[in-house]
Amino acid sequence: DLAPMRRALISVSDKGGLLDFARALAARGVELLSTGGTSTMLREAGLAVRDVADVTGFPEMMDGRVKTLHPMVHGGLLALRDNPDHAKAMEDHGIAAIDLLVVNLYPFEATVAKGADYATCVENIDIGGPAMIRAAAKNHAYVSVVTDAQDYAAVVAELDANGGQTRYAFRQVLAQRAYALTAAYDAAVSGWMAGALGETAPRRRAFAGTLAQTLRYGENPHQSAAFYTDGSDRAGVATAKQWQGKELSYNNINDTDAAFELVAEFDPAEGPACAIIKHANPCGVARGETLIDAYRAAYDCDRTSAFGGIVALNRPLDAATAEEICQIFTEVVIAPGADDAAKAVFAAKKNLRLLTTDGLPDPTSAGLTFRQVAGGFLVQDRDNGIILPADLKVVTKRAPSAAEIADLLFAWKVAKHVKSNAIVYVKGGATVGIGAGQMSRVDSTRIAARKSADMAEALGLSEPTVKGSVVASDAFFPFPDGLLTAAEAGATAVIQPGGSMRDADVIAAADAAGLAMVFTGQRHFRH
Ligand code: 93A
Repeated sequence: DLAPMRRALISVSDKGGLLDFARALAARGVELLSTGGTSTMLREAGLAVRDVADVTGFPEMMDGRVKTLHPMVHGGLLALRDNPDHAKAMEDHGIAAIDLLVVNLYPFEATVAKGADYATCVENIDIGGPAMIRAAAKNHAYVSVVTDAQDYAAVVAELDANGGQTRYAFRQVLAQRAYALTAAYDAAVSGWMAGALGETAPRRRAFAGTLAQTLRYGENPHQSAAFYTDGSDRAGVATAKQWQGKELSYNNINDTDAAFELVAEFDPAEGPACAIIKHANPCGVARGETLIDAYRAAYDCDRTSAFGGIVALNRPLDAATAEEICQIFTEVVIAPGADDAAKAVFAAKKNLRLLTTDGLPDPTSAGLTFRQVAGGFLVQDRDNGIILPADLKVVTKRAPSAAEIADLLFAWKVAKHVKSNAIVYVKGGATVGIGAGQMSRVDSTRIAARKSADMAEALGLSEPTVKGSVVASDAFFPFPDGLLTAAEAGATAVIQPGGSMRDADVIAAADAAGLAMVFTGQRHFRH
């Protein structure tokens, strides 16, 4: 069970934390072997190091492509110490056992992220490192493999707790982490190559992630859960800084993501915007002259549902808006920044989580989304479709007014983020009724109108806010009934993809009701 640690091979690209670790190993009598840059660094720090080139009898060659790929290294990592044949092979060839491997890899993903050219990316595919990591991990019966500077201290503690040896269970954990690293590394390489080839559906796909957080539970308390990051630097919940409040839950992360991706549809240069999310659906989205105006208008869409919601803003949070948000219970606020005064306002609200990011995610950027089904994954491009005014096709006798067009485009952006069947009523740059997730489009249309009427009553308004609004539908109206329901509720203009077999009937019904209608030619299902 216990394995001694006499020799270590250290070969790392990221040299952070290494010196202290190497010193601790040397102080415990561990002999150090190392490769070019790593050994130079250790030697300069005054440590006794042997070069791998000295052990293999071969110089590092071909720009470092071949430095550790040698039987003197791999034999030392892979030999079964208790196997007489292996022991004889070691003796015959003068191979010394390597008990600890410390490797982190050429920074392939960081090189890609920097926008390096193809050849530079290829050169940053580490071959010798993963080969050694996999060898050492396979031989975890004897060998410890450390692939993460976060584990340096644990190795030293392990040695000290076990008289300079390591336990099998400890080595096993390190081996599991090691294989996850090499798997993720090759997944990144293969994913990058698929991108370079322009392939969305390569014959094989590899998925990998890094644990960011073990969650208290999943969607429900009896489900265990964890949050993994994929290494992308997209602004959002995975890369945000949390300033206060307890840890985010599974549902919080899901909802915060939905909120931020939605609010990012609204260019901050065109004015402040706010989205309030409940159960991954918006219950209010608005633009405003100021951030606080946007928040208030979003809140007024559905005050009941906004309680305990997630608020996303497209501009840095200010103190006035923070004060206003504090008027009701809110779970999470996410924004591309927050000033000190705003942070001070929230500091008094211990349960409120404030997340800030560096900017907004680009709604038009490419990317993939995944969904798990029994026996597999569904993979698709993220829905980065954008409709510009020039894309709209007016299909009714009446063309929408400029104000209606602005609201139609606003409603369309929101509808993209509402679970289908999605119906979104908008007036003056604010949602006034949202119908989500119904199996029938007519029901979504009715529910949105009824919620709007309820809200108008609660606000003491003389007529439903949906009167004089415009309406967006994420997919075509298959029959005139849904459209007529919206018209009866008071909508004056409609935006929808078009493309139904009965488009002619739907257009005739719109004309008869005096509606203006535009087709986008693009659908935004979100199931
Ligand atoms: O070019 S490699 O694929 N060929 C090798 O034989 C090899 N051995 C170790 N890259 C190789 N390494 C990598 O070199 C390690 O994984 C580590 O990331 C890096 C350390 O190089 P240096 O010690 O010269 O800074």
